[in-house]
Amino acid sequence: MKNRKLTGIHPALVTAFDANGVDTKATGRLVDKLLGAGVDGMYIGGSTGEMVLQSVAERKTLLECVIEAAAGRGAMIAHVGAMSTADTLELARHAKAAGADAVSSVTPLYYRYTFREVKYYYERIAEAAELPVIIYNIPALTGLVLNFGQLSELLSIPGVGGMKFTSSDFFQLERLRTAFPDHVFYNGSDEMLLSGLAAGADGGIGSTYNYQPKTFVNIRKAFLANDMQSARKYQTEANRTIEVILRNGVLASTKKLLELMGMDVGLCREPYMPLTDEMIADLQENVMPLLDTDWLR
Ligand code: MN9
Repeated sequence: MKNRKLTGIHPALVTAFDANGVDTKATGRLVDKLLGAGVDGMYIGGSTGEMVLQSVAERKTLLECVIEAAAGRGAMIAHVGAMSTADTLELARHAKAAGADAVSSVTPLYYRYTFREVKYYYERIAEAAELPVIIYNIPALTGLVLNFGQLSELLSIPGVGGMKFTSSDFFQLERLRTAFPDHVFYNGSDEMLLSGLAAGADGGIGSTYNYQPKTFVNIRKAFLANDMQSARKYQTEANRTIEVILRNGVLASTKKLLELMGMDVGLCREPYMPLTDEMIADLQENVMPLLDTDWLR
């Protein structure tokens, strides 16, 4: 039976930083507002959460502060992928102890591991976490392209409950969805959420949900109500902003937009760089007028 709690719209939460590390206050405030805006849960410490730029201790602090701020609202999916599998397993055990609902990980990073090793990696996470494991398939960033047979093998590992699918191969998504009706599938590319839903995704996980949560909640609502005209209108609304942030850098722009909206979450960590004045002006002129800020009040 599909875990209903895990379906729906989940911001790939940004991590707020200040001079001392994770800014737990600002992160908590954002979590509270996003849940108030109607999202179904949080994806914590993933690519958007700058996981590879944090220590293991910081990642634990982050997860704890998010779960505390959520106070029982929504599903908490902890991304636990790290360079070292020992760190991943430590984070997976911690996620369970901290009260997460599921864990997730990108395919193992940097080396060209064999598929046998990739599979072993997820078996180890499933064993350690004792929570549903969400495979995070993002070939454009990891460089690892898996075919239908390989993704099916990963989804068949005991304890694996679903997949975050960040690719535009919607044929592959539909084939997986149909082959694994009880697993949870998330669309990963915000600019194509509606296409992912049409291919059978149960929801989405995305960076740009951080600054326009209601637009994505509305896309899914309209889709579920068979109101395609509205669903397309909301997707277009989202894409007008995404087009601008793609040319300025998705993570730094997402954080800057939150700051411009009155929710300062600090900068991205190095080697990310602060936006230039020209880039900020582009966001001010071409994104800010399109955004609803009521949910932040
Ligand atoms: O998986 C995100 N992908 C990355 C989720 O972080 C690489 C997306 O939410 C994109 O940031 C978004 C903008 O391209 O679709």
